[in-house]
Amino acid sequence: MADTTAQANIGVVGLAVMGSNLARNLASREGNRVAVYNRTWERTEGVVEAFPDAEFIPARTMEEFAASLKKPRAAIIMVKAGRPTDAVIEELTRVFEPGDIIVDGGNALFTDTIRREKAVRETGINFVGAGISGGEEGALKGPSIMPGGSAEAWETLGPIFRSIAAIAEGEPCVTHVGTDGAGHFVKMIHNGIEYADMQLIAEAYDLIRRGTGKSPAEIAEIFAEWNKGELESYLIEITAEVLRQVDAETGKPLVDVILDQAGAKGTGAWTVQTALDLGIPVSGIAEAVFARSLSSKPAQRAAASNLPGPAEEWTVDDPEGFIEDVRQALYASKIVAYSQGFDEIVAGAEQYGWDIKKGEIAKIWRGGCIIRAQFLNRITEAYEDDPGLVALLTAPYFRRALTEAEPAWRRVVIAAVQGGIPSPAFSSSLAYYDGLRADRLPAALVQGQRDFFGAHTYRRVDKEGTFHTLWSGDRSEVAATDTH
Ligand code: NBP
Repeated sequence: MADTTAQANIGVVGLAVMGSNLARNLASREGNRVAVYNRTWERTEGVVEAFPDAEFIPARTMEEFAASLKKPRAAIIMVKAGRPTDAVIEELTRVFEPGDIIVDGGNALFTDTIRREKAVRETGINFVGAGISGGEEGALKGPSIMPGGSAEAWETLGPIFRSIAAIAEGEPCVTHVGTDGAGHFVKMIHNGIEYADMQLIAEAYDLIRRGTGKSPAEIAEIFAEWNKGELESYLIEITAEVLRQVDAETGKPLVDVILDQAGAKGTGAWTVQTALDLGIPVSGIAEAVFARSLSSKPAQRAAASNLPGPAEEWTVDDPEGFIEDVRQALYASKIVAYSQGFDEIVAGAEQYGWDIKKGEIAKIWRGGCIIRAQFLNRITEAYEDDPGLVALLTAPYFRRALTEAEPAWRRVVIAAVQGGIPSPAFSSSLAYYDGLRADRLPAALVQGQRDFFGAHTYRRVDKEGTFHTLWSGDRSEVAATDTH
C-alpha cells in the first residue's frame, strides 16, 4: 500500500471522549504524531478544529488513515466495546498489512480479546488488547495501561505507551502484561478490586454516620485524615470530596440527595463470573457487586422495609474509638480484597498460560487508575520478596497489619450486626480471613453429605485413597470402602 504521505507514528480510531482525550495525550508527547479517524466525519472535524495545537492528521476513510501511518502501522481503537470493536477491527485488517498493529483500548471482555487476537494473528497483523484505566482525565493526562499481545508489538508500542502513561514515583504506569487477553484480564481484575474498595469505603461511611451521628461534612474530615496514613488513595481522597459537597438546590449534603441505587457497567460482574469459573473465592468483590444489585431493587426494598431490625436505636459509646476501629477494619478488609484479586490473577495466568509479574501489576496501578494508592508498593514488595507467595495476605507486612487490625475488625462486624447495619464486604472479608486461617473447616461435613446423597466419595485425614461409606440402613454398620 502506498504510504508516501505517511507521517504519523500512531493512530486513534474512535474520537468520543476517551479516544479524543487519548489522542490529545499522545499528541502532547514529544516524538508522537497522531492520525485520527472516526466513523462519523463531523466528529473528526470537530476534534481537529478544537485542538489545533495537537496537529492531528485527520482521515476521512480507513484507506486514508492507513496511508497516513508510518510502518509498522499502529492504531488504537477507542470505540464502544462489543460489535463496534469487531466492525473496526474488520475494517483495519482490510487496510493494514502483516507486521502492523491493531490495539483495542476499549473495555473488552478478555475472552473476546483472546478470540480477536487469534483471528487477527492469522492475517499476520498483531492484535493487542490494552486495558486503559483512569477514565476521561486519565486518558488525557496519563492513564494506567495494561497491554497484552505479542512481544513484537510491544517493541513498537512500549515507547509510545510509556510516553503517555501516568508516572508514579518516576516510573511509567505501563508494562507488557502477557500475551493475547492478559491485559484486558488484568484490567478486569483492577475494576473488580475497585468495586470492593468502593463498597468497603461506603460501608465505613455508613457505620460511622449511623453509629456516631456525625454529618457527611464531618465524616469528610475523617476521610481526609485517613488519607494521610496507610489508607492513602485516590478513592479515599474523592470520598472526602463527595461527602463535603453541598447540593446547590436544597442546601443539603449532596450524598443525601443522590438516589441510593448504584449502577454498574459490568466489569465487576465479569470479575466474579470469571472467578467462579476459575474456582477462586473473591468474596469481597462479589459482595460489592451484589450490594449494588441489592441497592437497585426498589420494589423489593420497599416491600421489605417494615421487616424487624434491632429493637433499640443503635449508637456507639466511644465514637473516637469506634472510628479508629472502622479505619482498621477498612484496612484489613481492603487487604483481603486485594489478596483475593491477586489470587484471581494467579489462577487466570495459570489457566490461560500468561507469565504475569504480580509485582509489576501492583506497580502500574500506583498511578493513573482509580485504585491508585501508596498501599500498592507493599504488594510489589511482597511479590519481590517472595515471587511464589501463595496468598498475598500471608506476606510479612500484611500479616502484621492484619494481626494489628483483627480485634478492631471483629468489634466493627459485631457492632454492625447488633446495629442492623448492612456491612456485607466487611463481614465477608472477615469470614474469608477466618476460613483461610482455620485448622479444620466444616467442609468435612459437606463431603459427608455429598457422599451420602451422591456417592461422591471423600478422602481421609489418616490414609491415602478415596472412600465411600455405605450410609443406608443401620448407621452403626456403615462401612468404609477404599475405592482404589
Ligand atoms: P463510547 O463507548 O461512547 O463509543 C463512542 C465511539 O464509538 C464513537 O467514536 C462512535 O463513532 C464509535 N462507534 C460506535 Br458507538 N459504533 C461504531 C461502529 N460500528 N463503527 C465504528 N465506530 C463506532 O466512547 P467512549 O466513552 O469514549 O469509550 C471508548 C472506549 O473506552 C469504550 O470501549 C469504553 O468502554 C472504554 N473506556 C471508557 C472509559 C470512560 O471513563 N468513559 C474508561 C475506560 C475505558 P461515531 O462518532 O461515528 O458514533
